[in-house]
Amino acid sequence: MPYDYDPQNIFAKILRGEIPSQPVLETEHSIAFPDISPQAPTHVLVLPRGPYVCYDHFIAEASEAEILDFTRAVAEVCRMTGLCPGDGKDGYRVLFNSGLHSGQEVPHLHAHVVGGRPLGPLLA
Ligand code: IU
Repeated sequence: MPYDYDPQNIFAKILRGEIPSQPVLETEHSIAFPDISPQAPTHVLVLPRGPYVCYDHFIAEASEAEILDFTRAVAEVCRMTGLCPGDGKDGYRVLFNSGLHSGQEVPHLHAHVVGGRPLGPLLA
């Protein structure tokens, strides 16, 4: 099934600079900024700059450079939260919503990095 990317989605407008954002991380192929409606004390979104709807679309069509950059950007944001279990901290959650049943609102791939409180069961 083809992926139908909408270039008028709000994250596309942010990436084009048509809507302002306050990035916490910018790399060649990725950008991260705080979620406008945080669901936890830490809630950061990490996006590839390219026009990908969801994670499987990204892996199917992105270059290896984009995939490596994005993967590292997500990890860098995880480190920036200061919540890494490897540092003795309480941890965080990374998730991707994809499509209708997930509740995905914005059809441009983004990782949610969430933490700072007990997050409860994933499917609660
Ligand atoms: P979702 O995975 O597509 O459901 O998540 C979209 C997120 O984008 C959601 O958490 C919104 O609060 C967030 N968001 C934002 O950060 N800035 C915006 O201008 C808009 C949505 I619209």
